[in-house]
Amino acid sequence: MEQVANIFGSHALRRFDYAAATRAGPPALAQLDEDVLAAIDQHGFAVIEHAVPAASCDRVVAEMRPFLDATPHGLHGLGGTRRSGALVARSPASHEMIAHPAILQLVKSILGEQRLSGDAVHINGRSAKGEKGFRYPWHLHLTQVIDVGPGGGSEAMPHQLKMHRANGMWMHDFQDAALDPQLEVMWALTDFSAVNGATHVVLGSHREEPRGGTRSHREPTVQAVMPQGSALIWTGWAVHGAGVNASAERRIGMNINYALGFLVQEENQYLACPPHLARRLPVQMQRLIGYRQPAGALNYVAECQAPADSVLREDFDVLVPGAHGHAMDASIDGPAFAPTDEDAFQRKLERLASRKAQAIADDDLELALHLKNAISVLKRSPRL
Ligand SMILES: O=C(O)CCC(=O)C(=O)O
Repeated sequence: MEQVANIFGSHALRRFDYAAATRAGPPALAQLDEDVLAAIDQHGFAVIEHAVPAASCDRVVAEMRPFLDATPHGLHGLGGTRRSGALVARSPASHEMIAHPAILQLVKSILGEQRLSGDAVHINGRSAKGEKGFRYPWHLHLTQVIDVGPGGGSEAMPHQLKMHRANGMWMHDFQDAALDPQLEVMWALTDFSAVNGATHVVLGSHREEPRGGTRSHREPTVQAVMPQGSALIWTGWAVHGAGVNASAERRIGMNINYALGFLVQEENQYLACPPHLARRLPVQMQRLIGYRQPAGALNYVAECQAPADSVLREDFDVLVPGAHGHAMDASIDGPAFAPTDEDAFQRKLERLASRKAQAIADDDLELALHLKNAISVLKRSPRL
C-alpha cells in the first residue's frame, strides 16, 4: 500500500484481492465491493488485484494485436504509444472486464447512486443518494487499449497529455454540480511497473476545491504498480497521467470508462459496434454500450421504439415504412389496413404487464420503464 502526504492530507493507494475474495465466498465479495468504494471515496483511487486471470489479458492482447500493429505510434498526443478502441466489437475476451461484477457494482454505486461524499442524484427537484427507483442510468463511455512502447513518454517521445482530470472533457462545467459524471478503470493487460510507465496518480485530488482546480497537478504522485489482471479505478475528478516507459518491453493497459447515461460517450459505442454486430452480443453488453432507452424520452429510434425493438432486430430496416412491426387498426389508421384482433391485443397487453411486474420484482427499472412505455403506446394506438 503506497502512502503519500500532500495538500489533501495523508493518503494511500489501497489494494484488494479479487481472487482471494472469490475463494472466500459471497460475503467476502460483498465486503470487497464496500471496501473499494470506501477507498475511492477517501483517496480517489483504488486497485483490485487478480480481478481476472492473466490468460484473459493475453487473449485481449491477441485479439487486439492486428489493430494495434496497424496503428501508428503517437496518435492522440501520447508519444511512443498506440491506442486502439472499439473493444466490444473487436475483442470478445474484453467483455469479461468491461462487465466485471465488481466494476459494475462500483459504477452502480458511484454513477447510478452517486454514493461518494458530496455527490447526490438530482431528479425532478429532489436530491438524495440513489435508491430503488431514484438512480441515474449509466453506459460505457470509452474502450481503449493503451500500448506504450519503450521510450513512450520520454523527452524524445513526449506525452502531451500531462496530469489531468477526465472530467475536463465535458463542455459543461460540472465542478459545482455535486455529481460524479464518470468512472475510469485501467486494466493491466501486462504487468504495470515503475520502470515501464505505470499510471501516476495524485491521491486525494478528487477532493480539490474547486473540483476542477490545478493545484493537485504539482503534488507528489504515486505510481499504480500492479500485476497483470489488476484494475486501477478512479473517479473522473481524480488527477492522473501516464508514466514513462523506460523498459525494453511494451506496457499494455486497457482503459474502460463509464459515464452517466444522459451524457454523450467519449467513444461512440453504437458506431464502434454497429447494429449488425451488436445483435450477436449478450443483452447485458448491448445495454451497456447504449442500445437501450435510459429514460422515457431518451435514445429511441424512428417510431419511438427502444433499440431492442428496432435496430437490434434482424429484420429491421429503417427505410421500410411500417418496419416497427405493429399491425394497423383499420378504424383509426384507414381502410387500407387489416382489422385488429381484439383478443390478440389483450393477450399482448397482459404479456407486457406481466413482464413489467417481473422487471420491477427483479429491480430492473430500466426494463420496467421500457415496458411501461410499450404498454402506454399500445393502449393509445391499439396495434398488434
Ligand atoms: O496510460 C496511462 O497510464 C494513462 C493514460 C491516461 O491518463 C489517459 O489516456 O487519459
